[in-house]
Amino acid sequence: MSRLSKKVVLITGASSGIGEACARAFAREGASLVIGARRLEKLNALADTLSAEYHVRVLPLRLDVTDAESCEQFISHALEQFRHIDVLVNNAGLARGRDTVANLQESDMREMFETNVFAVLRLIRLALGSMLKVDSGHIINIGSVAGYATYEGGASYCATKFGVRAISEALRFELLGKNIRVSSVSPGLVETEFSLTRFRGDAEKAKRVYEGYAPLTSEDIAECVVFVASRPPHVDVEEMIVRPIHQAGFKVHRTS
Ligand code: NDP
Ligand code: 8X3
Repeated sequence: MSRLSKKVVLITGASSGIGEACARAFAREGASLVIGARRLEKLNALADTLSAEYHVRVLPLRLDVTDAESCEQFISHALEQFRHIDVLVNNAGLARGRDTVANLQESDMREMFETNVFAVLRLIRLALGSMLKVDSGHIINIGSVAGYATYEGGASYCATKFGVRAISEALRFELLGKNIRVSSVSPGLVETEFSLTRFRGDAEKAKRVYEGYAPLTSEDIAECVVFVASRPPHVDVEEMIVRPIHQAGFKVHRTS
């Protein structure tokens, strides 16, 4: 039987990309899921599919991670239904634009920090309340290679992902001696709606990011997240950095 069978797994940003693939991958392992995002219709459809296919409990909840009350409700509904949280996957995140610092828009900076940093801190704080009570749990943050190095036009987004790495590192110290694990999975280029969001719906520009090489898929990252979550309780995969074979740093080798 899978180590994840009947474990209660919360996933933010499960309406597309990596979060959606994580939901599928955890459901395949028999986990019970609480999935959140703003597009509730997508979550409802995913929940129906997963519960029919894998016979697992899936609770879809509308969640705006930038809204403190919405985060509180997400965690409290999860606890009402399942009583505890085994795994929190902090996946919801975005980039807005690739503007240089000289051209940064205030609203873009704010949205990225609200979504990628403040929300991660808030959700961890909320989930830790219940994890500390039972001295058990696992927080998995989706970082990025943008949390290790920077590029022109990436100052804001990279700063948020450096921030996610700092949060994970500090938490490991704070939780030392507890049975609560903290892990980061940090991908390189993954073909999802990420670039469409970054380039404000410009589909051509978004498509070009993934042309001429094989980018990672959401499923590749979901496999890593499930691997991390399914180690024995005394094993904490602290950091996993995953790039497409033809990406080094932010440089991509394209054959067309
Ligand atoms: P997608 O755009 O496909 O998915 C992003 C998810 O985040 C969506 O489900 C979206 O749901 C959710 N989200 C965004 N804002 C909010 C919000 N305010 N409240 C709740 N949910 C929100 O991109 P990815 O799957 O690629 O991104 C997932 C994570 O992976 C992000 O943290 C990203 O930074 C990271 N990452 C992505 C890489 C890539 O190349 N794609 C590489 C490295 C890291 P909705 O809009 O319905 O709310
Ligand atoms: C997303 C990867 O290279 O677009 O985190 O910053 S990148």
